Amino acid sequence: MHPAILTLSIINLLVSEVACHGWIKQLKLDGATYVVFPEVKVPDWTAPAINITRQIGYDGPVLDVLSNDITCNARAVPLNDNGVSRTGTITAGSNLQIYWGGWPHSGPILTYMARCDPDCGSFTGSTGNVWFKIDEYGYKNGWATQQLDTQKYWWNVTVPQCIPDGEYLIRHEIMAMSECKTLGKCQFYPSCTQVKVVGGGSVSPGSSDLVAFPGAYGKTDKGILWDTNTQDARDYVTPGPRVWECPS
Ligand SMILES: *[C@@H]1O[C@H](CO)[C@@H](O)[C@H](O)[C@H]1NC(C)=O
Ligand SMILES: *[C@@H]1O[C@H](CO)[C@@H](O)[C@H](O)[C@H]1NC(C)=O
Ligand SMILES: [Cu+2]
Repeated sequence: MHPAILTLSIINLLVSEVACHGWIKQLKLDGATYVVFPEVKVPDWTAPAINITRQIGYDGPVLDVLSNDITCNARAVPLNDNGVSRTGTITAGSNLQIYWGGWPHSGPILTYMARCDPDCGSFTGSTGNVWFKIDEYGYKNGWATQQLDTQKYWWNVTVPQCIPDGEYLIRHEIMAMSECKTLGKCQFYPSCTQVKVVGGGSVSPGSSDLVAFPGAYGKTDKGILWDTNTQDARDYVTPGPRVWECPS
């Protein structure tokens, strides 16, 4: 092969590798549709967030579970307009509908919430035990991402009915398992959306159900250091705390 052609095909390979990941395109809550990143081939990752989901660094994964990027992804900043927190209203007990628009990898899907203090426009979520898990799907006859594919890349998460009204950050994440066998190479694709819960109750998770990001995940956790070639997916346990549920 001519060296120039060889170089070109290597560049093509690298580009397609970079473009192989994914990001949330749209959200629906309480009947409103919010844009996350435009459905173009390569969005401008440095452009400010459009609606209520914070920026992400690029479409690739976060690898370091101990870095602040694990909270809401690289480049995520609290969203406010002239000092007023920007949120989308969602009724407690209803579904947050998340549209990924496509997804190339296999792994679990997890969702957490944190009460924003004092409001989401000035809350990073990276300090203290503030997060509780509201939803998880690991492996059930297939990875969560296969279910995502079946659902045409839409994923529903129910906001707990009983939590107090107010502003919360919702951290939604897909993990890609293919490289998790190598320490520090497991892939995380988190992003955070600022919401205002209405119609809720008066029950908050107790301190034993609250975790920190970074902090909730460790490099050698069972669900993170995982070899898809040698381990049985049916034994897979998602990382982080148990899912918190409203008392029945
Ligand atoms: C999303 O942002 C655009 C641009 O600022 C705005 O026009 C639109 O109303 C926002 N969408 C919602 C549902 O608030
Ligand atoms: C998600 O929830 C909405 C409204 O609650 C419902 O119409 C839709 O069918 C659900 N989608 C999936 C994939 O479960
Ligand atoms: Cu990828």
